[in-house]
Amino acid sequence: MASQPTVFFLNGPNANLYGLDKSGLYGRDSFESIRQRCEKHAATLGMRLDFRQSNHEGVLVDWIQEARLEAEGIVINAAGLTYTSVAILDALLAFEGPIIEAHMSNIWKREPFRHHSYVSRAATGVIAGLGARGYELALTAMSDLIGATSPA
Ligand code: DHK
Repeated sequence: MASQPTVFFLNGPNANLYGLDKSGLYGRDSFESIRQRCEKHAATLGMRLDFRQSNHEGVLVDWIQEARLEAEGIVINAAGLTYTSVAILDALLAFEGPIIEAHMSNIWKREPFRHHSYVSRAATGVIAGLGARGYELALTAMSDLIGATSPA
């Protein structure tokens, strides 16, 4: 059997606080439960998911560079760095596979400073506003983009 394609799912600053955030903008599920949900869904799609989170821009850049060698696709929620990081954009532009930008909340319904995303310039597609369900939809789209085969 051919080995399963690997997808990196990279999460930026404060994503580890999902479920604890008092605003309720990011739902009630903990980051850990979202990770488990995504890993389970990826497995049904025939993909190996590497789900990571960092509060540090340089670490995210290192992981995107690592993905050039290790992953067929990237799903990324760069969180607050979405709107500021040219370094993350440049790293994503050097990645040859599909990239899906994901946000839990609908960033266009929020403050104007969240309306411009550097990540979008490198993204194949964007999904926002559907919470963790959107993460699963992003993974389903990714499996089509990289031609993953569901296990029988
Ligand atoms: C998550 C964050 O942490 C915010 O900084 C972004 C994004 C939105 C989200 O909706 O997932 O502005």
